Amino acid sequence: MLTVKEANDPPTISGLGDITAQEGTIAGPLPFIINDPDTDLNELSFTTEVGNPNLIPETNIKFGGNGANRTVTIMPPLGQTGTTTVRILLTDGQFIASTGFSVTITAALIPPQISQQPLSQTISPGAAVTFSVIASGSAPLSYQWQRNGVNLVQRFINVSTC
Ligand SMILES: [Ca+2]
Repeated sequence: MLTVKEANDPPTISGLGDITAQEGTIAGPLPFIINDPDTDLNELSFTTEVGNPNLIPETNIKFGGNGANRTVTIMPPLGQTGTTTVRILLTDGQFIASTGFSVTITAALIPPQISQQPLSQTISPGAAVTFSVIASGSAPLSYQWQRNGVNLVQRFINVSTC
């Protein structure tokens, strides 16, 4: 008796574009497509390889979806910024398909805060006066000066973060 074992064909995985995410903020779910001509798609398994696991621990990468339509969600921890590669590997137990993309983690935005209010000044009518303010927060910051609750036009000044 002759037993013929069916040939196994490798799975495939679609590409994902490079992404930018903020530290401490979930990125995704990012959709992608998988296929395999002869293996049940729900039997395929994923693993990941991260170029810099300090930036994105592999345990912070979660998969979702089912069948051909899958998603990946990335949770960058606070306190790390930079760029790393993330590679998703898909296997049917014999063959491996993979796709890679880069993830750039940027600093979380800090709300603007005025640390030193402008001081009241007494001047003669018609004289020039300069007010200053010290603020912190994520750049770029801009100011809108007001007089008696009314915006003064052409008084925006872009400043760097203090
Ligand atoms: Ca297969």
